[in-house]
Amino acid sequence: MVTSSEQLLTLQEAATAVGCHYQTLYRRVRTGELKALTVGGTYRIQSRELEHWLSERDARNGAVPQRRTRNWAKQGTSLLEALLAGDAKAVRQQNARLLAGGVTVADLCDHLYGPTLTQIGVLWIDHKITVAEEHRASRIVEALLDHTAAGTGKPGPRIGDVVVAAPVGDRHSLAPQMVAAGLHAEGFRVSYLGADLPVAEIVQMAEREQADLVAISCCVAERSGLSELLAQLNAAEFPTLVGGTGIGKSEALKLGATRYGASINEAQVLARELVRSSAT
Ligand code: B12
Repeated sequence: MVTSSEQLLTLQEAATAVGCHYQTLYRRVRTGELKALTVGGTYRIQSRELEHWLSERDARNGAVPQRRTRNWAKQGTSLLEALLAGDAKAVRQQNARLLAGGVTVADLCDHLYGPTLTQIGVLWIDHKITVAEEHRASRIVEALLDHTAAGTGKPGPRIGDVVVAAPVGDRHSLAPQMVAAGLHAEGFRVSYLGADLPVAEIVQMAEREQADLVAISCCVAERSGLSELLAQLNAAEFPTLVGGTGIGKSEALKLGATRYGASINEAQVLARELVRSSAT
């Protein structure tokens, strides 16, 4: 039985993450040394089982177990190169390797995907890459976030229901998608609506899902959509969490946001707090 819905890796992904041949892991699975699940007739390895096997192997070899500090700048350079080359496979392999090494979805978003995509966007703004190259890179990360969200999430009862969106006038979808992936990984049931959505649609969805919280991303200076959304959500008494590079804390709170967060790690902590306080 799957007791944790962590990332499930194929043998090939796990071998790439560990840096060994596929057959090596296959043999370890066959001898029972490495625990695997069978999904649709193929082996899948939970990232924590892979970590466990790696630390046992290191202990047997006399290696000192280490919690690696990530070199995010180096990871970012590899990601940027792969994204600009349109190499979705390399991006997926890097993602699998980092997740298998115990990196969280929130850290991936805050330290790797967010900054690298902003870099890509800036290259586009500076006319150093085409809009097609920017869109291809964004699409690769969108698909990756979907895949990552499908493979993560905490076991046990869900913490709460959250609707995530960016309001009309803001076409930046990557940031709200990262919020959605981070909250999903934290154990929320997430209705992710994308960007540039009419206010009424977001409010309606919050009502239909009886959301405990609405998380809103804002990447632009335009305020009409956001202020109308906050007004309507406040009138309907939904707690709100606002964040994103387009707005600061004091302005968000002045517009009526319940809380403001600047990262996906903060989104996770604040969303938990908001759901807990609205339940009491
Ligand atoms: C990529 C990009 C685009 C892409 C978006 C692709 C996509 N699918 O999302 C495309 C090409 C579509 C685009 C379009 C436009 N863009 Co643009 N874009 C950017 C860029 C370069 C990066 C934004 C991004 O996705 N970063 C990656 C995300 C994940 O990182 P992040 O935003 O920092 O988010 C992190 C935190 O803020 C936090 N967070 C984010 N949201 C939330 C929410 C909550 C609740 C919490 C807790 C935390 C949180 O967590 C994230 C991870 O750490 C920014 C520059 C910048 N510095 O932001 C401009 C920028 C946002 N764009 C801008 C503009 C002007 C435009 C356009 C008008 C350009 C044009 N001439 O067509 C259009 C349309 C804008 C519109 N109406 O929405 C301006 C906005 C200026 C303004 N003040 O309004 C910026 C700032 C660039 C600039 N300096 O001029 N853009």
